[in-house]
Amino acid sequence: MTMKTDILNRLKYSLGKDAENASTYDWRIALSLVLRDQMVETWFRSTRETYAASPKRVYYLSMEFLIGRLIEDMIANLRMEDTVKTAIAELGQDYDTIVHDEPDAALGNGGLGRLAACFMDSLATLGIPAFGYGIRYEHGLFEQSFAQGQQVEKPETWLTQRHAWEFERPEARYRIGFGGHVEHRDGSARWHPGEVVMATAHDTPVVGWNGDWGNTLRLWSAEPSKDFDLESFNRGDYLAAGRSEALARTISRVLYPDDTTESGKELRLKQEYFFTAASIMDLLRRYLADHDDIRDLPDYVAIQLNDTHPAIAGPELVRILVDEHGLPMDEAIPLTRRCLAYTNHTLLPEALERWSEHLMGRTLPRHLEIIRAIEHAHQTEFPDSPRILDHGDVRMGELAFIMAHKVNGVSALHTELVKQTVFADLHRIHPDRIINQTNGITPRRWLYGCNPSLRHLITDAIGEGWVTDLEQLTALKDKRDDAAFIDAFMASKRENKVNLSNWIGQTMGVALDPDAMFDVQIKRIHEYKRQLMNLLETVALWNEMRDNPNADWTPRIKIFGGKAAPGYFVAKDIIRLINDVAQVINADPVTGDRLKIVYPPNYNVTMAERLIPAADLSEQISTAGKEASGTGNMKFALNGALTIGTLDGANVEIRDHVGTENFFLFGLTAQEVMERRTHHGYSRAAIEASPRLQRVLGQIAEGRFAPQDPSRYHGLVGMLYDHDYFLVTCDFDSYFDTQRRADMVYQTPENWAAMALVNTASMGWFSSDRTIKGYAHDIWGAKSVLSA
Ligand code: 26Y
Repeated sequence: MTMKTDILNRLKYSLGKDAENASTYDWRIALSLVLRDQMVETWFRSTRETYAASPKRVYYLSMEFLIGRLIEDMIANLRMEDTVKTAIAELGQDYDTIVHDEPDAALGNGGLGRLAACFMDSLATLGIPAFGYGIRYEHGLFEQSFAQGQQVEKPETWLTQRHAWEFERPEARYRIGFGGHVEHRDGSARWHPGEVVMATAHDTPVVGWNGDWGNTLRLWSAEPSKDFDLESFNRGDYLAAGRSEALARTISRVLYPDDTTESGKELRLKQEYFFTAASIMDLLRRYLADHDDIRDLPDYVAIQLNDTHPAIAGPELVRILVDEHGLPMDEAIPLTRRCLAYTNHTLLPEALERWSEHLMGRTLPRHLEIIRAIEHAHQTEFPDSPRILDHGDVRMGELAFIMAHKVNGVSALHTELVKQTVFADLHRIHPDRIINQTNGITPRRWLYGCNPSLRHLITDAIGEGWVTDLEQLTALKDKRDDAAFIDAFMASKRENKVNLSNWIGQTMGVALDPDAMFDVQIKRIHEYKRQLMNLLETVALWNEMRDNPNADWTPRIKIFGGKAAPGYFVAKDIIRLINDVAQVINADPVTGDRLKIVYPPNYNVTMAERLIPAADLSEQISTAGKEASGTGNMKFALNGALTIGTLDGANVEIRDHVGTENFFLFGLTAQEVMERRTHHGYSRAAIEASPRLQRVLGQIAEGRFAPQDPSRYHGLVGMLYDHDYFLVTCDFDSYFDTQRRADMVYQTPENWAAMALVNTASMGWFSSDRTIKGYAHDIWGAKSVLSA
């Protein structure tokens, strides 16, 4: 009753609409504002309790927060699903239409950004006082469409609609300087920036399970500094005033769509400093409001750097301590280090950030001096140390490592490789600094929210405790021999597959057989993730189905989803090839319903929420040693998909938890990969040993899938012969054979179901609640403030 009135009141007083004239958008915003009101109570209470307890606070600094839609998350965490559904129905509206009207907040590229969003959910659920700090991009990750099979990028425009969840904080504004010069006098330094941009805070409350605790996601947007602008304006130079205004705003205009090739662009460095500096000023202001001695900062502040993107936090905090608080450098550096920790997410050399000293000196002259001082101090203590400043570049990985008291990898294997490769020398000097924190996913979004049919089944069987204590899923293992439960488990999967088939039918016009195996690979398109190997296997399977059309083939739907960085041409070729092959295979009457390829455009968080609950098979097939962790792998297994995968990233730990017999393993190990690369001509040899692969490559090279332009894929095929760096050719046969093993198991539905159930039942450890407890204990020294 009150929910209904609340919505109508919001419609009237916040949107100026009556029920007769309200659009879906109006209803959605009205409902969102009502939900936000509900959260504010929790949020205030949490803030009061935090001030009273004066605990250590966690600050999670991330360039990316890939949060997706919030409305269903809010409804679920506030436990208001029934109330909202009833009220919406009474208002004569359709619940699904309203919640699906919300655009995704796509403020991230992929895994790293989504991890930050899962962490925010877990921090709030666990009642650990925390802020997420990032950038309020006006344009999130580009929208993808296909034109004749090729990726086309369009700007994303989520903020053209009202973002109902946020509160603008005009009082939390900071001046962020760039450029200019440094004045040295009497042994102290003063930075005079040449340009100033304002950072304004926008707060989104993040409420945990049951509405018990609320933290804040604080995103900064860039605005011109008034006085700076006024100068030109008063001089009568209106154009210049406008120019500097536009320039300031470009800083938070758009998310860089590249997650692998670091390009060293000035605007990116400015973005990094902009949000890092604003965040540091903000947390220092909060600290100094009720503490007198800056030397106690590490007892109250834990700053986590999500990759090197905010690594300028080290020099920035040192700068403030030295230049503004008068601490000596040799005290400021270790004090800063006790506040900072750094998470590494990649071993790929091309993704490691480096900035030319020239650019750094021009953009942040005082910081470059401080980086030199940090380098000097570390070099004095450890003369054999690798350098931060190298060949005219500032290496951000080394800087982050040296300025952090803990450095963590994101899966057991990745952490070992971090120790052995990128940071081997620093690890020798600081053997206790690198630790592991295997990634996790929030069960609220990735089971409770996205898979209602499975959620109900589980809750009916074991109660609802699993939502905040995912290890309770192990109780489902007892149901392995319970035929009725297994049937219900598979009925839930089938229901999700039917829903997905309907959606694919409507949006893409392809009819899918819901009894076929749904085989899904969704992630950014990258050579190391080997979508190409999946596609080659699909063509090989197609060949064999056509050779032997009367055999008892397991029907398959190959589903792909993912975006390529706009400048990554090989990845774009792979996209085009998937679409070209899909056209040919989907039209083939011989294979018919037994083999289809679908590639819905514009993969995002919302699409993941549709695809993952409907998947039978999860493709986690990266070249061993390349995928730091993966988190999609965890989402699939939790939702009862079996994994076909390599021993890479968190796959290793997933396999340990679900049992080797419930995981389709194939391929070279990380050690074997490194070894194989030393063999001359390894890929040509692998192709020559595999008639099946030769045939597929021959078809692609001949133009079988691009008859109008037969040479289209010569480059791609040539690359596989001559520089197959990611060993697609070497793992192909083992992958193909393992896929046929999966086919066999799928033919016996009871066996498949039992394996799938064990997967769901074994995923408790992969909750991001476990991950966050690990960070809190091993890195931050932070505790829950949630009153029992
Ligand atoms: C410097 C710039 C080019 C850049 C921007 C974004 C570099 C990297 C990224 C994003 C990296 C990323 O998403 N990494 C993924 O992080 C996940 C969370 O830890 C891992 O699960 C996944 O294996 C890793 O690729």
